[in-house]
Amino acid sequence: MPGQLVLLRHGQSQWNLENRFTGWVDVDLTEQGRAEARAAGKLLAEEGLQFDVAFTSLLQRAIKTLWLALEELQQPWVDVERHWRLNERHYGALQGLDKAETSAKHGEEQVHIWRRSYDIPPPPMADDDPEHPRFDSRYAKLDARVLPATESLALTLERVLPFWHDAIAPRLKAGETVLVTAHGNSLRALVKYLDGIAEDVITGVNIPTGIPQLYRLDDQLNVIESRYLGDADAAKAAAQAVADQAKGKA
Ligand code: DG2
Repeated sequence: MPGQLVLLRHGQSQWNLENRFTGWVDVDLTEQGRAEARAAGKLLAEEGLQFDVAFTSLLQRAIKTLWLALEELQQPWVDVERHWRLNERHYGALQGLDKAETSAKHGEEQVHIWRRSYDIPPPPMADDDPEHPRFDSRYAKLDARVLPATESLALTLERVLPFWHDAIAPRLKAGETVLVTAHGNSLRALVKYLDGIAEDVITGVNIPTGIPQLYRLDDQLNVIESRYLGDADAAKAAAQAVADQAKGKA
């Protein structure tokens, strides 16, 4: 009997609050983000979930969300593995820019393509940009060729999947209950894979901050059922708010 899987996007980050493209920039949670993480832990507790292992990225907004959720759950001992393959999609030269201002400058349609198209990456970050991951010590041991300067959702899925197959799937197949705390787009990539969502449909999928999504899977890890925990209307409204973030300023 395979275990259960929970996907959780981190709580609101400082740049979610400021409406800036974040990607691999390591911004912290806001006070609201910390509250969202604790509320997520409460929902997991109400569901009676006991986790065997948790996976997260190398970015503090996801790591701290996981800590806070596990603390609220009173399961701080759960094994945690952090991995760069769960990092947010690299947003290239857009990182740091205001989403609405970028729409005002380039048009909402272009920004929608950069945010949500399946295989069109945003313009890349310059190779000598001090923000390039190759200058960040946490990635120093990796082959520089795997480090992105921009990523589409397709490229994000390509680098998330090996970690899914090597690290996460075997734990689920062994019957364990698994928590993955990550990001809007690294989770969209996983959701596309798990739910078999078509390339032209994933463009309409938005993942709200801090609301756990529970998956029941069969032996082959096919999805039997998936749902957001808590108030379904609140999850829907929060996902719509994410979709609207790049609406041009009136
Ligand atoms: C957001 C997602 O990532 O942005 O990189 O700006 O989940 O780490 O806050 P997260 C970012 P959108 O693709 O929704 O614009």
